[in-house]
Amino acid sequence: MKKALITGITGQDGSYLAELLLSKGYEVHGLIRRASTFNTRRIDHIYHDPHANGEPVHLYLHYGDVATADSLLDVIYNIRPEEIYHLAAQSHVRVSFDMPEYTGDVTGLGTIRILEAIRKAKLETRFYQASSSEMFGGAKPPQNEDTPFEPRSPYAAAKVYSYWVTRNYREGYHLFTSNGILFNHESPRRGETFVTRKITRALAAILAGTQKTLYLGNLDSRRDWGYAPEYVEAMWRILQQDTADDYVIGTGESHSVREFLDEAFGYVGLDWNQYVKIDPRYFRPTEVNYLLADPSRSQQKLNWKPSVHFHELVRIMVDADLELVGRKSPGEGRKILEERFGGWHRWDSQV
Ligand code: NDP
Ligand code: GDR
Repeated sequence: MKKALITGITGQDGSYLAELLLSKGYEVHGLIRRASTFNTRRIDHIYHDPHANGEPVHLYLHYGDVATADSLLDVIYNIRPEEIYHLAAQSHVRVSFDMPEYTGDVTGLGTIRILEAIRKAKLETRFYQASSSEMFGGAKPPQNEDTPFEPRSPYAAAKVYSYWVTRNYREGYHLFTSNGILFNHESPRRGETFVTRKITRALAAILAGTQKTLYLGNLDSRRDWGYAPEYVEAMWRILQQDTADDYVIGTGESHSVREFLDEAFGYVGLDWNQYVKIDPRYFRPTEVNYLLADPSRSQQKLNWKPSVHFHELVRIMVDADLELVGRKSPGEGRKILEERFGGWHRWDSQV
């Protein structure tokens, strides 16, 4: 049985990746942070208490924090995973302007702490770094693996650092270390303060009568939005290649926040102009205006292509948030997933 370690397993991507690897027969280990409240809601449905009789245990959780090296070496040395997916990060761009030093420490230095632990443990493992389209920042679209980085936030700068140390350990120590440069990907499990989920949750609350106004920032920025479960499949494929490399993962389609509002509110027959107000606190000191992936290399080399596009993604997220507040959904999103994925990705682990 192959063993994989996921940092950031409690996040959106970590939870989908854990499901994927378990379905492929992996023994999955996850690094979790100690918190005063439970932070495992996205993975509770796949976790079995080793003390309980019955279900075989294939998912193990370990306390650790990428802000310090102390537990990382122990965890990595003791588990000796064949694959490490490093997803842990302070992942919110706006928050990185409020907490720049912390973001540099966790999102940047966290990566070198893991790489050093791998090197010191003399471990032959495959390492995946969760790099981001934010690294392209101000670069002209479309962006691909050859596009120079122009980071426009402390978050993006920290990710650029992580990208380069990942390459450096590949070149310097001949480790199998790869970057997946992923464009935005969303789902019903998306964190509630990212713009897509903020919109779909607010829409559901408006229809449920518990919210009247949705406060947003810049509506003109454009993003290449895909569906998260398909992106974790790309992560896995990146580590199954013969050699380590770096790949851009995205849909090749870009839309503005305004278009997201049109699509989401239009889906349930509402006009967003009646509910949305602009609050300057959501503006960023420097904005990334236009991200659009050129994913031709990953399509060719990884044979990876997303099937869920913008229009469908919005329907999936709106249906999910409506059901969460107990409202009947139009159901197009649910139907898309049932038909395309032969089942319904679980919504009961949303946070
Ligand atoms: P989330 O914010 O949903 O999850 C982040 C995860 O990192 C959580 O499990 C969180 O734990 C964990 N974490 C945060 N700080 C620490 C720390 N100091 N030590 C250990 N764990 C920590 O992010 P996503 O799932 O959306 O993204 C996964 C990764 O991919 C991130 O690195 C992100 O920057 C990157 N990325 C994401 C994209 C996207 O569109 N989603 C696109 C490109 C890159 P806790 O639950 O305790 O907070
Ligand atoms: P992003 O995602 O910054 O692209 O980073 P986010 O959803 O936060 O912002 C997308 C765009 O929407 C604009 N926006 C708002 N954003 C938020 N969060 N809240 C608002 O109220 C709001 N109003 C307008 C933003 O200005 C921005 O232009 C995400 C994260 O998952 C990163 O970790 C990841 O690396 C990148 O995607 C790819």
